[in-house]
Amino acid sequence: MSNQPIEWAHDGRGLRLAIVVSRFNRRVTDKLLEEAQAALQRAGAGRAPVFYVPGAFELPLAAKLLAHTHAYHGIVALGAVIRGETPHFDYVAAEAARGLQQVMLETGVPVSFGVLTTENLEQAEARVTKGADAALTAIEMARFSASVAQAARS
Ligand code: INI
Repeated sequence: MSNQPIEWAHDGRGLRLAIVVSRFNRRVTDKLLEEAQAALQRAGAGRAPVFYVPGAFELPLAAKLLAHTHAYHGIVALGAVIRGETPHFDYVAAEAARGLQQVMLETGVPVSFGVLTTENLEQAEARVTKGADAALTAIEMARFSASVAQAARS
């Protein structure tokens, strides 16, 4: 735990967050997950439950099912789509992005986009800290959502 004060927008205390992560390119997604969990811990949110799906293409449905439980203030979606390994890179990457955005807009539950889209494995491995960024984004948007609800009540 760092001794740095937690900035309000990134204060995870009291928030329930879930992580959905793809197993495809697991060497990378395991590291994204580690980074995300560590960031949540530092932010005071504690460990989030982790739900695995086969690939990035499946992330939107998993996020939607989790959002519909109303059990979570936010969802962190993690994956790695690597062009070198697939001719359908563009479809998988675009559908993951579009689908996750759609879930967020349709359900009102913040879903952060922690899906790496890179040319090769090396680039992906260099960007695993994006897992932490995605965790902090989910916290910030969950806080934003709570503050809008509070403003509407006052
Ligand atoms: N899924 C990924 O998460 N990353 C990839 O790089 C990838 N490639 O290379 O194809 C990938 N494909 C699987 C896809 O997400 C689905 O699981 C699959 O098409 C079955 O629906």
